[in-house]
Amino acid sequence: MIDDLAVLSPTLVSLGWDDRCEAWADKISEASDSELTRGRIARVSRGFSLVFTGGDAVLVNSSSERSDASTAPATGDYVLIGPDDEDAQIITAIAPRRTALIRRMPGRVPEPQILAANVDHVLVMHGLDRELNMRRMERQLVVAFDSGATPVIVLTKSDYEDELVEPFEQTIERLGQAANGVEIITTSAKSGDGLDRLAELFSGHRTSVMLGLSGIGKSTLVNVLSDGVVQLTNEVRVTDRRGRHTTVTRDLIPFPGGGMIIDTPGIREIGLWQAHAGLEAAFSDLSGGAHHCRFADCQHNKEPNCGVQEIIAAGQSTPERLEHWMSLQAELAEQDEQLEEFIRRNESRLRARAEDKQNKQRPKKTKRRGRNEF
Ligand SMILES: Nc1nc2c(ncn2[C@@H]2O[C@H](COP(=O)(O)OP(=O)(O)OP(=O)(O)O)[C@@H](O)[C@H]2O)c(=O)[nH]1
Ligand SMILES: [Mg+2]
Ligand SMILES: [Zn+2]
Repeated sequence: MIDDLAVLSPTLVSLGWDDRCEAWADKISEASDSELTRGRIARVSRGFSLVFTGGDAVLVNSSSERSDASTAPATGDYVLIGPDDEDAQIITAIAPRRTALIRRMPGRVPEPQILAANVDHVLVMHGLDRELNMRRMERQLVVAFDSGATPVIVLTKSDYEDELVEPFEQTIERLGQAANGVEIITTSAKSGDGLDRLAELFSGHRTSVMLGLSGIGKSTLVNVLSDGVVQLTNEVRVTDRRGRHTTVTRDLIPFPGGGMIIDTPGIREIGLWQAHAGLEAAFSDLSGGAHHCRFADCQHNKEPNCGVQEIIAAGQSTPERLEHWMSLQAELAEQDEQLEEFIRRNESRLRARAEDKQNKQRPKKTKRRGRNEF
């Protein structure tokens, strides 16, 4: 967490505030009695949010209205803030999100967690100092595609020379298949490798968000890109290369040269949230072929005229990738069922509550009627 994030508050334009935001803000402001201030959420913490307003950064309290996951603000949201009944500043309105990076909240109850809003690029990151977990990479790509922003794979620590599980070239070659056309930028905060290309992503007041495990060097990259803005980093444990979860909040960090990055805490669990479109896009090599299968319910196994198997036979994808794709599809189908069940159960609970209310009112009516009869 940066202690003095508030002092970095940039102008509204450099926060990416555009005509669309302005049109939205005008409409809301016209209908409001009080003076509203335009801004962008820089950090969401328990009980408050930090908002960059173009002038000073403002701390706003979380109102009860914004406590629900569906109404809560996220880092990167464009907002209007204004006074509540007691004259404390609260978020009055959140602009419709242009893009949103969403994962399934870890836990049994199916609910989404918005990791970042209104980003242009999602940096899907992997540290070259550790083994590449292809399934994790694929999951990250699905979530990144599903956000509506452009995914970019960023490999960190290209200067790393200690005991490596496999040579970089091999990792990058293996990645090529999962990347499926997504740009790969190899970087090093130490040697400066790839930083110029990375910096180009921020031109035109654009925002990127970083997604990756703890200890892969996310905050270190922010430090070098921002010319020394203080962002706490930490050594990884030498034994297992695990990070120490140094970053604990999702912070929007404006760069002096323009553009912004959202630094995030390392994420171990990367659950998909209704990411059907993201899954189709991340596996477009295979999903494209599925449109040519003879049977609509083709399992892409041993059916005749299977478009997907044809793609694999032509060497354009692999059976391993097909297996991963099918298993992610199954996960989303199971989530759909879970959600339906959840809604059904909630509906019956709501109905039961409504009936209960009616029942409580009924004796009163009977009593009154009885009284009227005397
Ligand atoms: N060799 C090398 N080490 C690096 C590089 N970038 C970061 N590191 C080291 O990796 C460790 C972890 O870096 P952080 O930037 O704190 O990692 P993080 O991804 O922000 O971790 P969390 O905040 O816990 O999610 C530190 O010891 C850094 O010095 C790099 O380019 N090369
Ligand atoms: Mg960090
Ligand atoms: Zn098929």
